[in-house]
Amino acid sequence: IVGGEDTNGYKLPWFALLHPPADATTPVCSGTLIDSRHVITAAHCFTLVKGHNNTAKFGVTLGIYNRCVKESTRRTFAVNNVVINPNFTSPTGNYDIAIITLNQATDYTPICLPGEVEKNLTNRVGEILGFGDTTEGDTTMPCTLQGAYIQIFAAEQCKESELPSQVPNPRILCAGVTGGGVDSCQGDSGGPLQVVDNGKFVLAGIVSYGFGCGKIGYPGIYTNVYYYLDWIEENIRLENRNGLAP
Ligand code: 4AZ
Repeated sequence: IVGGEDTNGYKLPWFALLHPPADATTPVCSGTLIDSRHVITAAHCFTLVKGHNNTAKFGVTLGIYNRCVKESTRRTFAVNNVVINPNFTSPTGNYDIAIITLNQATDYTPICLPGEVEKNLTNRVGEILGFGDTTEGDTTMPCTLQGAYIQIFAAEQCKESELPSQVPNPRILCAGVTGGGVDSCQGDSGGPLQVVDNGKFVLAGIVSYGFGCGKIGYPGIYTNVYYYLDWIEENIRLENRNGLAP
């Protein structure tokens, strides 16, 4: 996160760090817990090869706020299953969504999925979270989980120059601040863009893509979770019906 601040002092139990299986503190991507066992992340965190779902690629840690100290709030899970959106082909916001099933249920509090209010997010302010780069090109990731508030722009304001796809596009949100300098960055991918409705945190977007970090006129691109509600719910339903490998 560029232009953010420490989130120390408040709890974000749904924030999930995706990391190498044997190394729980090196950030690769993030994700967000949506129920006791499922984490939503970006498809491009796994691979660009369509249909490839590598359950061995990541460990998933919840309750991590300062990755440089040993925290008792933390717990690391293995990945039992991964569903990558079948339409995903490139990391540009289109269909950049995947569902991770943890190897066991957790009692960390999940975030809420979007409701009807999230159908139109234009001009809403949301918060992005992550352990990604705090300056573009500087890969020294921060110890503390960073958070920053950004504004969700109208789809028409998303620059076509940073998107090979058509703009406006209902599958993406673009968000940033007018003067630049506040943005998600390398290493934040898959993490939440969260908004608050009636005191409840809601997963509005997934960090997906951008032209650099914090550049004026180039807002970050986020997967619009509202658009994928049916896909998420159907896949979780199917999994519950078919049962899980132990
Ligand atoms: C990345 O490389 C990345 N400013 C993620 C988000 C943004 C840029 C880069 C958005 O993972």
